[in-house]
Amino acid sequence: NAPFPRPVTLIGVPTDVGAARLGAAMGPDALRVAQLGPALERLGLEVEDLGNLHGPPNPRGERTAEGLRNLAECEAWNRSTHDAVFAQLQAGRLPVMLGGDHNLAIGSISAVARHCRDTGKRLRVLWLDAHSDSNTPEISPSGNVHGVPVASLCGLGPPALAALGGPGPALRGAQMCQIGLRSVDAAEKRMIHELGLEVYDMRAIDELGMREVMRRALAGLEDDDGAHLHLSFDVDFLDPEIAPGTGTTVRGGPNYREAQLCVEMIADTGRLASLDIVELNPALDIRNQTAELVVDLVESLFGKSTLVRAPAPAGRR
Ligand code: Z70
Ligand code: MN
Ligand code: MN
Ligand code: MN
Repeated sequence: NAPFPRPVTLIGVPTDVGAARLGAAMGPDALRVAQLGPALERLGLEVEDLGNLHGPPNPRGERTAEGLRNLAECEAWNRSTHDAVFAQLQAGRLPVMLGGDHNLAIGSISAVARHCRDTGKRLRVLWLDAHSDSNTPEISPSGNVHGVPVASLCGLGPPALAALGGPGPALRGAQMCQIGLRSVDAAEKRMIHELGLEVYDMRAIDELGMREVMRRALAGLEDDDGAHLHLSFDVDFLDPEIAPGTGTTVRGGPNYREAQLCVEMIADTGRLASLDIVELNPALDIRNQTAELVVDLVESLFGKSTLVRAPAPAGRR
């Protein structure tokens, strides 16, 4: 019952300036080697790969007075990301960020929020991650910007990052649903409640099952044709047994079948309109298996495993 999806634009964001370890900057090319574009074309989608955005290298800086590392570099990467994503949304296309560490979600989601404000769409963000990424600069134990994008998007970050998509917070916490959490810092737990995020941690998945978690997370979306669903997919969401190629693995994540069901249920809503794929680190991977797994899951996210589909409109395919 999903409508035929809009054309897709792949945008490489080769940055690791928000992460503790180097290597996520090679993520975009690993996804290309794993044939992400051709896989989507085989599903009947029109795909354009814009290549990689450009930005500053990683100076491996210390924490500054603002409490963060590499803030100026993160700002530059997020500004380019914001501009590229906003342009693709305005052109009626579905932008897919090939990350890159999770700091880039500040740029992509602030652009999505701005597009939704301009067009009167209701924005819902799904955040698949072992981590909540809800630290503020003040409470961050590490100073790494990939640990602060959620608070920043909700207005609690350095102005350089928080105001990228225009004045005022890009998001209200209640617009975001996080799934798969199993490593949350002490002060960050309080922040999750303060921000009002909807959260299904691994315990919720154990107790309710992935099906019920996703049913709740996606409630109402299918019937709402004014909804824009953004998925921010951190590769460390997945269990490290199946996805070793990422910088901050945490054991006890969703297995292959749970991950498939998760993305299939997202596909069924027909509302996916923008996507971040982040924290893939080819330097830690084994023969590109994590990139290949991600491509497999993204195929399901775009409806590959759905057995009954609406026919494509005349003139397509
Ligand atoms: C920790 C911090 C984080 C991703 C690690 C970890 C954050 N809470 N995010 N890996 N993707 O440093 O703030
Ligand atoms: Mn739109
Ligand atoms: Mn993350
Ligand atoms: Mn993570």
